[in-house]
Amino acid sequence: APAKPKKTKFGPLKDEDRIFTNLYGRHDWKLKGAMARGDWYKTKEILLKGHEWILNEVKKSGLRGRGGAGFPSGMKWSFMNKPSDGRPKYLVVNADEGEPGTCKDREIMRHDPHKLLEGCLIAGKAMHARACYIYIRGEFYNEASNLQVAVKEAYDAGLIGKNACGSGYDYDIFVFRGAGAYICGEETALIESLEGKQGKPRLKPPFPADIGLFGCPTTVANVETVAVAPAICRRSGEWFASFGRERNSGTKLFCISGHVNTPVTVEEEMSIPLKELIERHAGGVTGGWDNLLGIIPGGSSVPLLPKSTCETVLMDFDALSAVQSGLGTAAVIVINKQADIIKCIARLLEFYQHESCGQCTPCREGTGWLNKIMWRFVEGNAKPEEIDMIWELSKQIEGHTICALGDAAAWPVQGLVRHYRPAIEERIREFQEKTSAGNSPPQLKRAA
Ligand code: L3W
Ligand code: SF4
Repeated sequence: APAKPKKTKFGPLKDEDRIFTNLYGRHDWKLKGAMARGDWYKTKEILLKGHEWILNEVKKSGLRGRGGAGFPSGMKWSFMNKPSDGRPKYLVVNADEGEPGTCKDREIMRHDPHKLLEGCLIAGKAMHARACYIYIRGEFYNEASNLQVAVKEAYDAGLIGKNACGSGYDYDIFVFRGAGAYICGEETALIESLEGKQGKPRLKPPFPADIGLFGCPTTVANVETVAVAPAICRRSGEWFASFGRERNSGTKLFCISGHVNTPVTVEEEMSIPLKELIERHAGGVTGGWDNLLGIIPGGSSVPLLPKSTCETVLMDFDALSAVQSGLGTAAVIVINKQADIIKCIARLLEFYQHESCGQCTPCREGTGWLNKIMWRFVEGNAKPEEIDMIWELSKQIEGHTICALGDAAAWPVQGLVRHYRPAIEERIREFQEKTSAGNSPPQLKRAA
């Protein structure tokens, strides 16, 4: 059933309701500064309330995973709540933020690493985890360095390690740097990589909650998801659920980039209208709202929206899936009328082909094929019937691969064909006119 709006106005978020109080690095990110802002406050009391209590608060909060899939966190964490069979349990934090347009987890780790570490401890307690591995994108050198400093500070202060916070709970946190593969952001590829193998996704089931890191029960969760857990426990699940709409609750980090006047990462109330988000926080579209062509609302893996939809759509999981797109990582990529929309999508296909791990045929062959056709569309050097063909091809990839990278490559193409078919047809017509008039077509410059 569609989510029922419980209110009609969303945002602006008041300062006292912000979870990420050092998002812009204006304050000290180290332990002293973090404690002054309220992190690590009475963490021992939270731990002593026990795993069931923490799980209940997270369930009441309605928190859904912030890495792209939006799976209910309370339910996911409770998959670890099975009787022990002797295997240790692990929490793995997915800090391999590689989704084009996405730069929210980076800001947390750069400016607020203790918020993440406290979240790792509380989430770990909820899952009976013995240890936590933070798998951080290799390119995030400074963030990994800040995290490592914060981990040392937390050990030295007795906040983690043996008898964490004096609660009797033993819990270690390790920082592991990836090596620059987008696919390692997929949870099972990430696990393979952590185990020292090539980052190639595993078939699911079994889900990591049954067989994960080193064959042990594991939960892989996004940085932002884990980092909001302390605020939920301290301020209550109901408090978090009071923001946004039913099934789409909480505050949320949005990354706004592309053709806007002031690109920004900002914390706002979930379900805020897309237009309001851009105008209030990113200085509006370059050249004004009327100059808008379309928006990718949730990182490159979700279909783009035409301007007409952007006027009214709300920024949450259900509202965006109702318009055949998705909240994804909440990375809003704004495209104005000066951009070549066909070339934008072709560039994304270049990316997906490059990042495919190659182990399943529809993705390995399909991303290359989509990419080739897309670059011919950019030039106009194609037949009109190939528009239906690329649609069909994308449908053959979608849902037929081991991991979601195949879908992620198919959806931008589908968004383009669904909303911008006339632009492709026009490009083909122009090319045909040029070549039939004996003029040589312009040489196409492919992305590097
Ligand atoms: C146990 C079951 N666990 C599901 C768990 C599962 C996973 C979570 C969600 O893809 C999306 C993708 C990208 N028993 C379970 C179960 N689980 N059923 O729940 O699972 P799933 O398969 O819905 O999603 P996923 O494989 O985690 C993630 C999209 O996110 N994305 C971008 C990603 C990029 C980043 C980044 O750069 N930070 O996250 C954007 O849209 O395409 O659709 O944990 O194990 N029965
Ligand atoms: Fe690898 Fe692509 Fe298959 Fe995912 S869908 S496992 S990236 S080949």
